[in-house]
Amino acid sequence: MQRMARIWQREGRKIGLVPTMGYLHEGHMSLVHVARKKVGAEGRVVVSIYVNPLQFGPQEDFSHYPRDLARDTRLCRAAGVDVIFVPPTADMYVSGAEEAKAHSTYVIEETLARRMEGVTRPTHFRGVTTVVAKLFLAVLPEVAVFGAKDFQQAAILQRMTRDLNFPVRLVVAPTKREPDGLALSSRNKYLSAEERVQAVALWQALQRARQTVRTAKAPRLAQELKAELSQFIQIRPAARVDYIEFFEPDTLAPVTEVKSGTQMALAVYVGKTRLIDNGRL
Ligand code: PAJ
Repeated sequence: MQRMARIWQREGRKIGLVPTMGYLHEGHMSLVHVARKKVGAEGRVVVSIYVNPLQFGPQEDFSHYPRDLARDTRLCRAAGVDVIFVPPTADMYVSGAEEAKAHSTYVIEETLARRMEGVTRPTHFRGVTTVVAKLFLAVLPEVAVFGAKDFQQAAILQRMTRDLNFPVRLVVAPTKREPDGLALSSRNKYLSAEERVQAVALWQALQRARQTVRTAKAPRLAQELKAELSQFIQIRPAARVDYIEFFEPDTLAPVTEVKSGTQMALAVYVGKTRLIDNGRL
């Protein structure tokens, strides 16, 4: 991959990278279109597909995570992707009986990664930053495109890129949704028909918070609004709120008063499936 990237660079082509874990949907493909716009017709768009074991906790869904490389390949080809980069785990993380020779270097963002997703998934972002750093070094992109669906992830990767001086411009593209508002996600596949109906609660909670902010005469207390929205979500029998947070979009700093421009993020278990969403109020 690196050798190919260097050739492209010598030819004066811009390289755009869209990192994914596959099982692609319209959300992923919208990132591909953004990448193409950024690098131009002469540029090269690379989609990486790698279900990164390092970002899954021991109790999480790594082994069940949906995979369909044949379908992903068709979608990428139709979208004009130049290369699909599918590294085998043996190339990404050297392992083996000899511990002394196994992979032992990680990239850790130590501030933003502790909050929200980081509370429930303490080793998740270490896995994300490590793998994305490795993907940057393999693909040598000028531009990398990420989805606002994973708002905290995008913020952490921005910080990593700045802190480690990666010569990469990060672009964050808007969240694609189903007609009823549910954010597209590979994990939606896990939902039963009944759970699928209840999963729209995340979007409805966001809309409800927006409505509240629009109509409130004074800023609302975050604690109060959290409690109210939790209740609203958990009326649905399959739904259990993991967190609802209100924060500054630029710094991820929590706010005590919710007003126009505040960012809201939430994680909700619907049955056994953990879904996340976020939006600007
Ligand atoms: P994955 O969940 O496959 O998502 C790949 C990219 O697609 C991420 O940038 C994500 O934010 C974006 N995305 C997912 N759903 C979206 C939607 N509905 N609308 C717009 N964009 C969406 O996120 C990961 O993989 C991994 O953590 C990765 C960054 C690849 C590192 O392993």
